[in-house]
Amino acid sequence: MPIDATLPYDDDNVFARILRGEIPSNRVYEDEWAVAFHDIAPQAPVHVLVIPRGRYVSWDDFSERASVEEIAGFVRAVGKVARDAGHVGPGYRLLANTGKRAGQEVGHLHVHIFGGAPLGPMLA
Ligand code: DGP
Repeated sequence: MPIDATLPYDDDNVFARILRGEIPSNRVYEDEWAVAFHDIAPQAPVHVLVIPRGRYVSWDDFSERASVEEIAGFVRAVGKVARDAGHVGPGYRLLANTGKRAGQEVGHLHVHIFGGAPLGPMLA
């Protein structure tokens, strides 16, 4: 069920639990700002999610409230994962579903990285 990203952050969302180590995940990268792990239901040969360590519901929330340092750290982490950790290949696609109308299902900002094959037209 897509979430309403205008609602306050819920500390029990699944990615908060993954960050705390309460739910297992297949991590490919982590640093001070971000954690990356394989999506449980991959939609491409490589499908990795990158999440910030901070408590942000969505891209909207993050881009408005996060410090410049957090934003820079997170963006660098996404780039690093796409280049190095996920074996994504020379081309990849980034996606951040934001809010109910975009089908966001987990209320902790996550950027999808798709790769590992030619991707063709945009995913629906
Ligand atoms: P979105 O629709 O953008 O909110 O995408 C949520 C993604 O999160 C979806 O592709 C499936 C993935 N996902 C949901 N629960 C889990 C989980 O427990 N572990 C992992 N690794 N991925 C999950």
